[in-house]
Amino acid sequence: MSRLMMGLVGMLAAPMALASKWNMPVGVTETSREVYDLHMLIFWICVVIGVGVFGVMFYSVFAHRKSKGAKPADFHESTTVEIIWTVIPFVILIAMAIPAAGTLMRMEDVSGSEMTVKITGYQWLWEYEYLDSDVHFYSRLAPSSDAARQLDSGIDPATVDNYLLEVDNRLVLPVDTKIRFLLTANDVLHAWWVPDLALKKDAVPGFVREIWTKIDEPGVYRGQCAELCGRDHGFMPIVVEALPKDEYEQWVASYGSESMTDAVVDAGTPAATAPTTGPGALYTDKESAVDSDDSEASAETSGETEVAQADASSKPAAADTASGDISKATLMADGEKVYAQNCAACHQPSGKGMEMANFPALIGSPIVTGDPATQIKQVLKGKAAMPPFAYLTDQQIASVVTYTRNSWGNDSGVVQPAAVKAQR
Ligand code: HEC
Ligand SMILES: [Cu+2]
Repeated sequence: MSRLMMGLVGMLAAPMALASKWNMPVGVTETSREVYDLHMLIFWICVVIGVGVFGVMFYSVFAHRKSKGAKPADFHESTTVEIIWTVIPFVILIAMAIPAAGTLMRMEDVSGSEMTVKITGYQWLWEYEYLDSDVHFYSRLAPSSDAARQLDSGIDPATVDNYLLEVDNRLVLPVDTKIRFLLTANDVLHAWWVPDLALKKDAVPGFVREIWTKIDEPGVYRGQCAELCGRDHGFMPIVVEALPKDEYEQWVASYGSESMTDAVVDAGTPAATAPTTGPGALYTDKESAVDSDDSEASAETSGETEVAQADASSKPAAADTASGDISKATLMADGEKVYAQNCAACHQPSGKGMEMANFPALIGSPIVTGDPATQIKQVLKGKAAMPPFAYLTDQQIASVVTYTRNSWGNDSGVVQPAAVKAQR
């Protein structure tokens, strides 16, 4: 029997000793290495117990089988045996809990953090706010993956680099810096998970939770929203780009000057150096909507962004720079996309709603055909089971409201972004 055990252990040891693609990653932080070591320690404890218990069991069944004339013993209640099989597992559990508790406590200890990033989960994107600087952007599935994932897109996902694991704006972070994350969500549960950093925590609406990391090596580390229940959690990946400190400082400096003021983005620049948070992006910065006090200037800016960006298809068309008003055709075209992404799950692409689930039809709805202010308020603030959509930009809300007011036989006029802005 001992030869059998040796054989089994030997067979497993060689491949498992390496961090193979079947195993969890060793990662690039002290915590991730600790977590990996704990995982391996406990894995081997389980292997030894498993082999021991099943070994004895199979050996007993085989060696003392009835056909060999074995006679079952008929003893009852052995206090000694019961004490042994209580004490041994207890000791094993304590032996596993001691190192695990130490690691858990270190994972919870955010003291001495040098910077803080607030992470907010939305359906279906992440928002990153660097609380020590002006950097603030949304990060969502890269257009290349998004296009390929559409039904009948005709694009083979195998041809898309990092399919479903690429974003438009990466979370750029410095190495060798203790970074605290404040984690929350704005609608439903999400879960921020980056295996190489050994970070995984639920983002819970109404709660702010803390996690931290200190990355040792520059590089790109990919993760995903690990929340299970919900339509599109699988389509809101996370990409962390760790830069050497000086490059990170440069990135922060260039972020302020390029994207916040000019919003001119070179289409060829990798996401890390070009945070595309200009008004051209589909999910734009809240601030850029709020900031646009002189709408003339911001309309011009978004016009430039539009020209500069490669992927115009997934973004709303630019404002009409001459008047500040956006044409009905543009609003309708953008609105259709915003509706498909945000509203159709409940109100259905047909606008007929879902009677069974109490999602009202928008066709002929008194709210859709009535005073636009009521409808804008409902989209901004939500109502009962309908979530608030205030994180959409003025233009996106104006587009989707215009779209619902002029589709499926509705004919109730155009709403401009200014009207939405006025109601914020
Ligand atoms: C999670 C499901 C859900 C989503 C997503 C959703 N809605 Fe709703 N919507 C509802 C529910 C539920 C109501 C009824 C609220 C009430 O009056 O109690 C409603 C009501 C409405 C109404 C009023 C209809 C009426 O006659 O009462 C409008 C207009 C509307 N939604 C527009 C939108 C738009 C535009 C979007 C996308 C930006 C959207 N909704 C996304 C669930 C949803
Ligand atoms: Cu999610």
